[in-house]
Amino acid sequence: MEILTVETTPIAGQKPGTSGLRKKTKVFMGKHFLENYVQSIFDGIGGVEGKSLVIGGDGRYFNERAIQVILRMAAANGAARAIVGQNGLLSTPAASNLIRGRGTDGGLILSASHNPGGPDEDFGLKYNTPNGGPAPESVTDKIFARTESITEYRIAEAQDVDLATVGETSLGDMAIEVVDPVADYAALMEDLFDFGAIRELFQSGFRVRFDAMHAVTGPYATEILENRLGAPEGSVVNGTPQKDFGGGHPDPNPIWAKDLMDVMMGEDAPDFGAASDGDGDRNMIVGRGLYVTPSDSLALLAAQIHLAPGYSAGLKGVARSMPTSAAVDRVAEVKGVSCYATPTGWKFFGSLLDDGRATICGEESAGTGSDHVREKDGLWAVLLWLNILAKTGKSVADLMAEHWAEYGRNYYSRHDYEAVDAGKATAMMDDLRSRLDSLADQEVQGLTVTEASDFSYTDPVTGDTATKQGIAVHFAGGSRVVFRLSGTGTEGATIRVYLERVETDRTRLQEDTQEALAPIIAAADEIAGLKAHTGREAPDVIT
Ligand code: VG1
Ligand code: CO
Repeated sequence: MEILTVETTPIAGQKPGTSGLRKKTKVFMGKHFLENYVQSIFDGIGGVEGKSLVIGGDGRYFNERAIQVILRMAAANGAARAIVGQNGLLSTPAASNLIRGRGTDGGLILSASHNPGGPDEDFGLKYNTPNGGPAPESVTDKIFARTESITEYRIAEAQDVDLATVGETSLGDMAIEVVDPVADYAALMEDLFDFGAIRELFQSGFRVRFDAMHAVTGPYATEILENRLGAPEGSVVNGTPQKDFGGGHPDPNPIWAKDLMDVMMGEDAPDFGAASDGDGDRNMIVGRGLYVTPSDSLALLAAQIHLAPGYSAGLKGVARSMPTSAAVDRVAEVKGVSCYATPTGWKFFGSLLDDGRATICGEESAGTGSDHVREKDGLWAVLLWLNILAKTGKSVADLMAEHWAEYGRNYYSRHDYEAVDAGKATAMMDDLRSRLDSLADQEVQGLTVTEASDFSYTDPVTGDTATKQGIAVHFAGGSRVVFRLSGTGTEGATIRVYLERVETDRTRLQEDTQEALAPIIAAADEIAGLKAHTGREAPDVIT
């Protein structure tokens, strides 16, 4: 095997965002782009000589080609072993589990998650550390710095590695282990949940519909729900991963998973509906006739997690991203455990989980997870819900109604303005930031502002600080709006507006969400000048 050292020059725009580097696929396929970034990761983590890495992705267009390049570069850089999912497939939580379970020096996950895939769509790559979690900013900063000074990369000249066959092979001196992507993950789920109780639930006629959205969770859901738990064949739909996710957005929300919504709101709906995203770390939960917002789902799961055998000891603590609703905060309060509010992105939960400060974490964007891995985990959340449904014998709607009656309800919605001109979006945020002090005590649309601030976070474990993580405007009575720019988009800027209203009056718990939030929506527009800055009349996506 010949090793080549290829001269290169830095390529602009390789700064990792909320979750690794995401770009148009054609950008990733451009000359030296992937190679520069992979070598920068290797250099940024102090080289990979003698190290072992997990490598896999969500199966989107360019996944396998990119893995072949990464394997040749890992071998050329002296890595000892690569553990790769069969056909290059690994869901993000399964990759996290393999990194931890096999004690590797981290891993490379190829995904642009919920973004569409294909030659004209999106691709992504991120490095996860040996704890199985996305690299913290202290590490991604080094990787990014390297992309700006890189002069050469190393790559082996070799034939493609056979990734279709499970077993050991090698590339030069580097051992390659092609593994069944599902096996270790399914075993972990059997450890955590009461599979016997869920099996009985299905035997009793309980019906589930899991929409894998043509993405990576298909094989995982089919093996676990149908083969191991005995859900009827056909319970998993769109279960074969496709390079372009069937042409859709593999984003589990009421807009992009509309088919599932229609079935669950229709006559003869199954008892439980769920969906997952491109790389399998997000989840959407729908009961018969009721969509459960991710923030409510997090709160319910935190309140009931002790019903699953893996969590019978209860909660150590909970964590949520700052824009996520405060529904889980009240559960933490009642249970007497700490609640952490972190910046957006799973990388901020890792230290809390490692330090035993949190058992369950969640984000409003349909991410929920626990200390079983260091990523959010879509199927895990679905199995925890099923475990709770089996143990309580209640419906999703009954569980939520009881939860709201006990803890109160946080009406919550996110409005996204997509592909906004980046200059206009930044101008809107800068303008708002410059007016924060003058907002306090003002009356806006009948609401009184109590506080307006730009969110900064200091990690209580590592002491690392992250600033400018979203502007939160609080109103009297516990309502608020948060403004933030997305860090995962690949076209222009996406403005996210997070809206929340707290209701503890039990007679008013069943209102329509957008109606309940109408005053806050109006105040948000007035405060930020959304329409004026963007020229948009309405958001593109409401979740
Ligand atoms: C979005 C979500 C965030 C999530 C991130 C990665 O980021 O808002 O909560 O952690 O995607 O999710 P942003 O910066 O676009 O708001 V995924 O499923 O990509 O791994
Ligand atoms: Co994802």
